[in-house]
Amino acid sequence: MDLAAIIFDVDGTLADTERDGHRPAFNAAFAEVGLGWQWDESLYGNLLAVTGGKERIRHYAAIHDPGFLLDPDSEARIACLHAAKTRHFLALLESGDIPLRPGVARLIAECRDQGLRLAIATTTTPENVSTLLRVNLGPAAENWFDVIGAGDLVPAKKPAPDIYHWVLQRLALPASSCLAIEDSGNGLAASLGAALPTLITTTAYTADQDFNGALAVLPDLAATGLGDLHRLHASAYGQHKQQ
Ligand code: XBP
Ligand code: MG
Repeated sequence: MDLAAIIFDVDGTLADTERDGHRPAFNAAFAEVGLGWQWDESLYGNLLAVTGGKERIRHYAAIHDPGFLLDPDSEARIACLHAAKTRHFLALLESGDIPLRPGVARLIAECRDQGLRLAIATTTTPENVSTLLRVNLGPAAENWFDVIGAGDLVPAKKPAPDIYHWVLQRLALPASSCLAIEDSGNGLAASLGAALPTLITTTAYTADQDFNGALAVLPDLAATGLGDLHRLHASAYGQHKQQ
């Protein structure tokens, strides 16, 4: 089966967004409403076990501030907090302080040059994806991706495979002709759950996670070219490919 499309995760894969992007944005949202919550780097690393910003707030409250969830308006408050967090995160993106990870822009260009289709499967809010792409790759970049699956589009977030099934359906491709690139154990569980051969690029938050079943685990894409992706993909099906 030839490789026809690359499906990129966003947070931790296209850009290292969690520690210096999403986390301070959450804290800014909490401070804005006078909520005495503060997520330091270590605590946030633990909270990343739960994907989805709203889900992460709810998870934190359940453990550290159960009274918050007893409020009949707690769901509305979580939605407001998350909207404020997204506003702060978008401002950080617009500032240019969150670049793409090493090798990402070059690999995207190589894929486009060689006619490989591109897609995105992420848990994060759609506006975060379009802003990250526009700020780092220009206003046309979003159109380079045939399918962008993000946020609350699907009932279950990673590690459930739903978002990958959603993307594959719209690509109208079998998983066997695609390769996913992820950064976390939750992401790998989701992509493998959709039978996608998967390459991992770790971050400081995910380097110690279990990546059993991945084709390869790399520190980033700085030394990875399209030929490497073809070889990795072929290796998933016991083939050897010289590109
Ligand atoms: C990782 C996530 C996201 C972000 C926060 O996404 O779990 O929820 O941490 O983004 P990915 P939102 O699948 O790209 O690794 O607050 O917008 O949910
Ligand atoms: Mg990720």
